[in-house]
Amino acid sequence: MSATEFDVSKLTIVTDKSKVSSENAKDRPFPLEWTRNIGIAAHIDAGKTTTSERILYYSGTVHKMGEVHEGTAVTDWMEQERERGITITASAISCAWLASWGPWKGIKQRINIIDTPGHVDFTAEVERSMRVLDGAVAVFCAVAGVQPQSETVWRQANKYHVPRVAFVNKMDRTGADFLRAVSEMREKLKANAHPLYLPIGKEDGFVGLVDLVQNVAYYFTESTKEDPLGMTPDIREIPDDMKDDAKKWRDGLIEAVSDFDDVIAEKYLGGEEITTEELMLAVRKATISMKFFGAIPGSAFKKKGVQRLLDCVVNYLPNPMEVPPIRGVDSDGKEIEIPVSDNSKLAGLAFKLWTDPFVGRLVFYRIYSGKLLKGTPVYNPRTRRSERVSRLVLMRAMDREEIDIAYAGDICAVVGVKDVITGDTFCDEDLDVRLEPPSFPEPVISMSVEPNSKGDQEKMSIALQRLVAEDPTLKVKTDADTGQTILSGMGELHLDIIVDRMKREFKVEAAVGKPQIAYRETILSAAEGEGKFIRQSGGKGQYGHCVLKVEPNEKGQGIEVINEIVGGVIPKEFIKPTTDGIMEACNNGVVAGYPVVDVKVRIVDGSFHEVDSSELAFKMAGIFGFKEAMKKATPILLEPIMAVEVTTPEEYQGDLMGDINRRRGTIQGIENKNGAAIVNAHVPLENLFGYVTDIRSLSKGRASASITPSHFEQVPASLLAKIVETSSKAPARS
Ligand SMILES: Nc1nc2c(ncn2[C@@H]2O[C@H](COP(=O)(O)OP(=O)(O)OP(=O)(O)O)[C@@H](O)[C@H]2O)c(=O)[nH]1
Ligand SMILES: [Mg+2]
Repeated sequence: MSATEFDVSKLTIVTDKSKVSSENAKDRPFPLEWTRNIGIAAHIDAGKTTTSERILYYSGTVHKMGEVHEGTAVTDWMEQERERGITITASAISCAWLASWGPWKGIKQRINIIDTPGHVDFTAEVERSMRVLDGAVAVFCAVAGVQPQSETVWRQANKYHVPRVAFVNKMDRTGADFLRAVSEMREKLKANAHPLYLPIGKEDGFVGLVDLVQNVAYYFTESTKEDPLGMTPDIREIPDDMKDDAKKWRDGLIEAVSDFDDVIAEKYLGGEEITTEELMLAVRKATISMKFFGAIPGSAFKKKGVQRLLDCVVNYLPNPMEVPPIRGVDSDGKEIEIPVSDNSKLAGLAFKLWTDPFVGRLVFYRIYSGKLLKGTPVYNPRTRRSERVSRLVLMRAMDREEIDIAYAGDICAVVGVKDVITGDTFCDEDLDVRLEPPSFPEPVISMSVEPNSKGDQEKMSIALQRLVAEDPTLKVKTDADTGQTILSGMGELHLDIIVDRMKREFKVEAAVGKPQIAYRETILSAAEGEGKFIRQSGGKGQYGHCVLKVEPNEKGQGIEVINEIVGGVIPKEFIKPTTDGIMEACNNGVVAGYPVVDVKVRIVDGSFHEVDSSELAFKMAGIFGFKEAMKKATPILLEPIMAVEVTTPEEYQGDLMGDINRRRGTIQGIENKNGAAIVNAHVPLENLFGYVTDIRSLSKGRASASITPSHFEQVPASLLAKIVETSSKAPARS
């Protein structure tokens, strides 16, 4: 077991409030043991928001069910979400659930849920949510199976070690196939997936679920007047024609989890009967160890299976103490472990910022340890300052509930802290720990925005400042040559929504340019460069001088500047300005003026002048030194490559593949399923504008595509000249 895993032998089940752990403060409404923080994540349109909506209804949190397509879902509360019927921003809701069976039957459990967007342009929302959640429900479409974006969110959940259960939704649709979806999870996600329930019937005839753990059948019931929430399930014996299947899959389940539990392993080998309690506990252990993923069929839209999904959340997903050790580093870079406890010092992560028209800046905050009281200060180790929390709220989608205190394991929002960016830690001043922030992908697309009037110019810069603070995948830059404001983001939809929000929330009128590719630059070899900024003719002069060595850095590691100056040839106070100069030079690379990534820079030598040296002179030396070194280090241009998955009737397969080739794409794989071909390819983003429309006309409207960012690749030499020529950002050519 690696140290990044939770030791499942420590799992305990507490069913008596007087026996909850000493980590709990006495006055908390729900003990840590009875709390679950989960995310709902999946491919676009899989039914995450509909599932969340049903959860709110069945848990008695709302009394009328909303629908995404009617613009009435609670978690899709932004105007843009309601108009477009898609989720854009992750939103938090909270409910309580009484499991219908299992050790916690009859004990209310607090479930905090974050509904995330499926569209790839908003992947940052999934990233930050996964970072702070303890468990997740991965939703799949029973017809489409594992779609490309479900693979991406699955990887995101793996990265942050988030155990999950799979909800195979849309079982009511024609062509639904639960077991096929489970086997796709095994093939495409390499997940050890097993059914926890089997569907009884499908499509219109989907009437119930066989529970493989309890060995019983649940039949769906309509809500009645006496029992509007369907809390009394209709439980019967497994239908005769499914008994064999149920036995086969239950045996498979037992075998799958026997590795995680000695009792089961022994009984299984000895051919002994295994009880519901034993099997439930083993499934819980297996799930929390992340080596097993249970699947549940259902139909959120038709209100089928959601209550059983909630039972699974309670029975199988971890509480906030059952997660891998939470670690951070102190100001000396030493690793420290944070106990999950109300009674320890405060430590938590600010994972999302949001500007609310009524309360101003809200900071979404996950507390790992300690308690946070309204009116008290929190310390931010990045700024080394404390700020007072003026208000504390629990978020309920767009509504807020004012609270006086939040506990370890809670997800709340803090008002009053001004100097904060996504990923900051707030802690007690004497703890001084920085927790690992979520990481975000690089923008792939850019466009210019031009305010309509001078008044709009001012409003626009305020708006963009706020939006950039909220959204780590949005970057804003002023083009040095044209003076234009350039927005970079994750896709056309992303930037579209940003411009729309500027209009509606900040009343900014602006014209937008055509989307452009957000190229990057990097180097392929190591080289040395010297930067001198020396002006010494009369009066006080300028003197800055440095020697830099550059080399390629690991992918994704960004720019790393290392100070290797010995003997004070550059005095300490001029190292920072030199570094600032290097960082500034990285904004505009030497190939075509695009941002530079993944370069390691060492400051190795230099000199100074007692009188003439200044911060400015060293900053300039840093800029010149870096540019010179980069020019010699085989600089290249990188372009974003997208993973494209096209689903098409087989008759168009040939045409579509030819089209992909013409777009400089490379085919990665072809799969044929029920008369449809699924073509996977890597295609440069440059050649994908308008792609979805093009393939529709190519296939008489029958092909569809899903496009997700994959990686950056070197631009072929044959195209380089053209890009450099048309780049307004290209360095001056002499
Ligand atoms: N037939 C059927 N349709 C469903 C089901 N669940 C959701 N839908 C429909 O599928 C569409 C998308 O549902 P959403 O709940 O918005 O999906 P989502 O995963 O939240 O989508 P994004 O947040 O935009 O990624 C809506 O029109 C739903 O009514 C289901 O179980 N069966
Ligand atoms: Mg949604």
